[in-house]
Amino acid sequence: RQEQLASGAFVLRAFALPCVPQLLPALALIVHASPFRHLVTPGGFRMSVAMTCCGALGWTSDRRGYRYSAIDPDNGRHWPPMPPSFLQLAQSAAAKAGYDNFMPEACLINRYAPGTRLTLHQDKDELDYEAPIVSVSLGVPAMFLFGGHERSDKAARVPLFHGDVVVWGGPDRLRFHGILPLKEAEHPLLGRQRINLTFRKVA
Ligand code: MD5
Ligand code: FE
Repeated sequence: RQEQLASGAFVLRAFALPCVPQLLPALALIVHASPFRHLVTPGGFRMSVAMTCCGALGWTSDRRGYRYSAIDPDNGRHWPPMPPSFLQLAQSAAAKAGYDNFMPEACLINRYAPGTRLTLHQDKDELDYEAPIVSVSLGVPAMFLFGGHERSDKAARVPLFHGDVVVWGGPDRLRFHGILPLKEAEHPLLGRQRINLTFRKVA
């Protein structure tokens, strides 16, 4: 089941489900080495989403700005490597949406508790906007906001469920997007949370 949201944006419903038994133990090892944390924005606000990363580069934020770094600033060590199961899933989803040879070096891992939201923003900290972004939803459902190229453009609402994968590329790579406050719910495998894996080619 594939839904096209726009010319370069595809929802692959339940695409990640067969991978979940590999993804969850790999995720537990990552979170053990580089635990979830609430980053602070350059403006001084604590993000309600908790984040960690794996791969050669990880996304972080502090009072000095947003950036990609090879080092986890919380422990001074490299981010955990990207597990083969993560990379295979991201590459097969990208290929299914028509983006061959996707080589992400960063996977941002977002954790949403009930009430957590992500306000409208663009992903603009990468040098390469040619590559798509691949996003994997796990756990409790969320309502995704798919906006336009201006912050004020009306955003479409797209529900995302456990196992859904979205590929954003081409003209849709730089759209404004966000997540509405997470509703209270319980998922049989993940409990009262949503986890999102976001794969990006940075440089
Ligand atoms: C999430 N995360 O559900 C989303 C999935 C983030 C973030 O937005 O920055 O961590 S990625 C959604 C996305 C990425 C790139 C482009 C577009 C959407 N888009 O053009 O709509 O936690
Ligand atoms: Fe984003």
